[in-house]
Amino acid sequence: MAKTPKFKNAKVQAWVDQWVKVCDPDKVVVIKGTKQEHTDICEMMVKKGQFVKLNQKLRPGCYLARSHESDVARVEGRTFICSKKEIDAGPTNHWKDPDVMKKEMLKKYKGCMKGRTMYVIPFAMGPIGNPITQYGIEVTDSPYVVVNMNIMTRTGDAVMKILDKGGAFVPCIHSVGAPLKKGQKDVAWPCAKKIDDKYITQFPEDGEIWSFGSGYGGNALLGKKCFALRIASKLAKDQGWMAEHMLILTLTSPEKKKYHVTAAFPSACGKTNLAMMLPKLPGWKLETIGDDIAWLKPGEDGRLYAINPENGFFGVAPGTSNDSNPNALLSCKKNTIFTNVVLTPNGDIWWEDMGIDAPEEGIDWKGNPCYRCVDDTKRMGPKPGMTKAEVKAAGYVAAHKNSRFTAPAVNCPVLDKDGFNGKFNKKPTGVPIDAILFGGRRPSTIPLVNEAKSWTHGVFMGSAAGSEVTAAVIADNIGQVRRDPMAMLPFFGYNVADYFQHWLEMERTSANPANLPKIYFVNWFRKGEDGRFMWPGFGDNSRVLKWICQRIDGKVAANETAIGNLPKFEDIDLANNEGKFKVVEDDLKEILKVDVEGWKKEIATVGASYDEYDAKASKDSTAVNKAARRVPAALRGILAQVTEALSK
Ligand code: OXD
Ligand code: MN
Repeated sequence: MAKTPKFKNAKVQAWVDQWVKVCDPDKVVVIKGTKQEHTDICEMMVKKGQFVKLNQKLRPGCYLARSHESDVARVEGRTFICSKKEIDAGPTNHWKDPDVMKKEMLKKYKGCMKGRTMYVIPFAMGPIGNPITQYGIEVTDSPYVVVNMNIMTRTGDAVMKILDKGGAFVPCIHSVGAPLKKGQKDVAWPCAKKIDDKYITQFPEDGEIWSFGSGYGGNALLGKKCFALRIASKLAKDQGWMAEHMLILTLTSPEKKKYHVTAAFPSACGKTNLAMMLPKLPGWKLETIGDDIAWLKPGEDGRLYAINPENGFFGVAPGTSNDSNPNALLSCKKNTIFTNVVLTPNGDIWWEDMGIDAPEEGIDWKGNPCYRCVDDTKRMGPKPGMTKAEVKAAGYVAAHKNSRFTAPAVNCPVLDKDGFNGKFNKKPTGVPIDAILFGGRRPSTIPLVNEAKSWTHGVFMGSAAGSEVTAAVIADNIGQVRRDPMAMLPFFGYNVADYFQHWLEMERTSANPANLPKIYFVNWFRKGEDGRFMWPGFGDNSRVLKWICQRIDGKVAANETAIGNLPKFEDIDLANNEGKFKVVEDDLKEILKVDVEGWKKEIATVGASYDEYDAKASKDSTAVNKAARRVPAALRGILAQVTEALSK
């Protein structure tokens, strides 16, 4: 058996000892978190054919990985919340009894690291030493996970020092589930090929994360979705704070007043784009604190203070361009890992809708040759001489739709360094949040921006969030609207209805509810009947953010409607309405209106989603068992109020 390293923290020792015994790796390496160690692991992977080293002049410190075709996204169907009682996992999660699940998974883990190295990664979610930060230990047999965790979290000795002093941590175990026989050559992307052999399992009551069989993204980088959202949301409920699927940004007005905003949008709905946006409005400055996850804690003044627990961006590559997000492109100029994008002949990368010409030929995400289309320089096909239409008909993409860049946050040219380091006015409090935005891709009905009339109304808005399904999850219903309350559907660590209640509790228990952030619902994705977007999005979204800041400051009145407070057309600043994308005034007027008939249908489906949560809670799929109702009455109250107001 491999020699187990010695740790000062007895719990770390026990966690590692346990898994060395079960998984039987060839050796065990504790990650120190140095630059040299990171480079050495990347270079080892290049030698083994698991990484391609990119042109170091064009992309210093950058590498490309290609995953197995069965391992390209989160696997929601194989993600489990194993609380003791099924009802505590709630109707939106897959559940299994924790003892049964542990038994089942232990069989999988038995000998699963034979022929491999076990890495022990001490990591921090948040700036090391910040009072909001939490710590973890991920044991993994994937060097890909190690180098991605190095970017996405703060890893190594600095964390271990805190654990050495007895610091608490979330224990995580991960294996790709592909042991090697003696002398067996490794493959480029080891993983369990069958979907049923993959497990992404959270034990919220033990605070443990067990992952098996996948090496991709949130399935394997356990600090991200598993810890910072699923486990942390349960911790947050128990301790009176919030773990949310939200970007955090800092906005500075021409008068130099700073505002901090969080926004919860479902996966692949533009959180990274908004987090790094270049405001089109003159004089406004936007800086990034985080693009995916926010932890918010109430302060003594009743404000919510936020940190970004992550250290990097795990961004969706296709669609990231100089038009949509130049700062994201700049963020992946160096020290970045690309997964499942196209390799160009000069050792660079390319993806669909990158906004630049495709190379004449390249290597696609599956490792096969690909060629520029004859009639479109911005598309590639699997054979030479193909047209864009032929490629589309073949359903081919050269970069996978969920291909990613893993880029260090410090690369971002507009990073708010203080906020990112958890500081506000030099104090490690996190930043005070002025506004919370919810949103999603909603082609119809939902207006450009809608202000909640109260905290409870805002919670209602969040509970009603939904979006078109995107490629960030494996799903066969791409394009349809799915309800995604607070953009947390795949990430709740407990019962969705209790989560709504927890949001309501944040007001009830607040030291000063008047200081809670104002809540808004935004929709950048309205389409006309002809299918065109009615709002340009991207930098033009600064017009909406300005209106929100003005509302916070009480500077503008709003149209008070049945569904919430909407801007008056003249209060959306249209300065600098120039360039490739422009606001069309008639479209703007349209998306500031209440579509009463559309909203009646919308509200009915929100009510149906509540009924479904309650029906599932009572284990009765045909009728709502009133006794088992778990969705808070206050939210049903808002539902009734909006329904009534719409019928007037
Ligand atoms: C992500 C996601 O990768 O939400 O951030 O799926
Ligand atoms: Mn996300």
